[in-house]
Amino acid sequence: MIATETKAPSEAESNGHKSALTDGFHLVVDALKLNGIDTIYGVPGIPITDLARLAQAEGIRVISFRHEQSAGNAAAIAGYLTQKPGICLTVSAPGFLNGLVAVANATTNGFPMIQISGSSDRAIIDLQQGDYEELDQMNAAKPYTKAAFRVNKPEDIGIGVARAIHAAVSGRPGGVYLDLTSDVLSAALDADAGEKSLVHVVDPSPRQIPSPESIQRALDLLASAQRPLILLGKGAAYAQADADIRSFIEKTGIPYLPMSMAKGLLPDNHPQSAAAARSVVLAQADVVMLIGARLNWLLGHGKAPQWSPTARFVQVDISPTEIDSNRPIAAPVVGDIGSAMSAFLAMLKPGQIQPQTTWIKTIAERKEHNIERMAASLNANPSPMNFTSALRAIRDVLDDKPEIYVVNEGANTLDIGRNIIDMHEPRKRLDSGTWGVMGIGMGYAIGAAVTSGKPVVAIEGDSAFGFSGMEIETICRYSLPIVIVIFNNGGIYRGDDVNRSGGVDPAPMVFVKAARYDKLIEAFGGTGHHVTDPQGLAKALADALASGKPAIINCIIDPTAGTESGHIQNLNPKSQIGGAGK
Ligand SMILES: Cc1ncc(C[n+]2csc(CCOP(=O)(O)OP(=O)(O)O)c2C)c(N)n1
Ligand SMILES: [Mg+2]
Repeated sequence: MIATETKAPSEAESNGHKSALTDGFHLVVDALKLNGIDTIYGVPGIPITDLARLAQAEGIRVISFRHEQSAGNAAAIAGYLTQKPGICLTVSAPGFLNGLVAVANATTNGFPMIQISGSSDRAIIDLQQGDYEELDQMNAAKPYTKAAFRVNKPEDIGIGVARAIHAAVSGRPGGVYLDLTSDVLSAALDADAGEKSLVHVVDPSPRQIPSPESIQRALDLLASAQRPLILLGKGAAYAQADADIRSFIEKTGIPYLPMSMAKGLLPDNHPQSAAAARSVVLAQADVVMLIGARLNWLLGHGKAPQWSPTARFVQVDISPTEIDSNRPIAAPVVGDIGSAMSAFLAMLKPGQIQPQTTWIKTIAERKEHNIERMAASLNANPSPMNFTSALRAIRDVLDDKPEIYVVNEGANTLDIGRNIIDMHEPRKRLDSGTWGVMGIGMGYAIGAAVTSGKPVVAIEGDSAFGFSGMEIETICRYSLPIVIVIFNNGGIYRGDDVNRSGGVDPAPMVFVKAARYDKLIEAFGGTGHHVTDPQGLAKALADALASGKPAIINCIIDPTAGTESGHIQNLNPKSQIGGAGK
């Protein structure tokens, strides 16, 4: 508890007693520390400048960014990796709105984070009298967050922080907004009363034990299957139930597919991985067990033509309202994934579940076929490099470094990267996630490096990098071990599009050709590499990782190599009368 004394004599002082005071700034820092928050990601300014300073003075690590969206993304991924809410601190109105994209993305992905924002004078905001950075922030935040709170009295700061923590990490985690008015931050309070107002949160993400009947129903369904399949989502990765998930998969012998951020829960070279036979297993599985995976667009909503219309589903999820969201779930298991998986292991009888041998054989044959089919393009050495040959070089360097975090965003860079870069450990792959969003790159890389102290390789499309690129200054300022590989094909998807009007402006999809991104980081003391072939890329990456220092590898890729929209061209509406599309 940090108490301050103000200059103005208090009532007690004029009575001859010296009274210790605290204020809103101190109470926020005290409340966060009391609840084990050790890092804040943010951008300072009115009215939270002193909050950032005080937090640092009091031993909280404060990572100060160039843009709130990246600070928010760093907080969100820190939450995902640690199961503690990541804290993003923003100024009023525009700073708040910049952070809101990240908090919305956190909610969509199920990452626990709290955006704490200062706000202007409530009385002026509510009468719309034009305050400095006037905005009704709490109500703006509501539709995009799991919960939004505003603290109007300094003695409520403790409760406000406690409510925000509970909301962020309980059940399905998500983004939470906590509004602190400038009046509350500067308000003084008796230090004893202030201390007593703080709340130490007990058991903020309580286990949710699934009912034994639901486990039995699911096991019976799996036992009746001939062609069972397990699908691991990032909810499974978040749960940190790695050993039990692996044990259940190995004991049952069921083939599994990881969603992209669940890669590495079991190593990607595990014999039961069906990733290389994805379309066949989705189409032919008769019983599918979803573990922390939602049947959203990333899984074709669980419907034909990707899935068999007669397949039946087990769904293990912490949120009861996820069940039946896209197609009927025959065996819902509602609970936290850790508790659910230990219950499955406890109730599973030896030999109870045995996939048909023909199923296992079909998958093995398809895997072999697809791997052979891919081999030619994977081993080719076109000049200039394409996505595949560049990713192969990265894969080979990372193969014996399982501890390294991989951040990945872009279109082709993301879709091809997800297939080629194998993961060997859980929660090491961090990518565009549920929304397929651009702009998470530098924020996620910083959040991962700060929480783990481990190296990060961010594999970025050149468009994707631009969304958060200025944070390379932040990376250099804090000397973080982050290597950014930019797949420079000169554009969004491809670099060869032309202006259909014949005018001089470039096409909307293309950038400056062969831009020297490597030179950007040199402005801040980092190392830039410019590479044009896989050998050069492999060497630059190995050198950059060995140095442990910030680096950009500007990787020149054939501008004609990409596909429009990457692997999701089917989602891009086309003009019915022609004239614009490819
Ligand atoms: C915030 C946001 N804005 C725009 C998009 C649309 N979008 C999807 S991928 C992409 C960039 C793809 O280009 P690049 O990162 O260079 O990857 P490439 O396919 O060239 O490897 C864009 C702008 C998005 N997904 N998210
Ligand atoms: Mg590109």
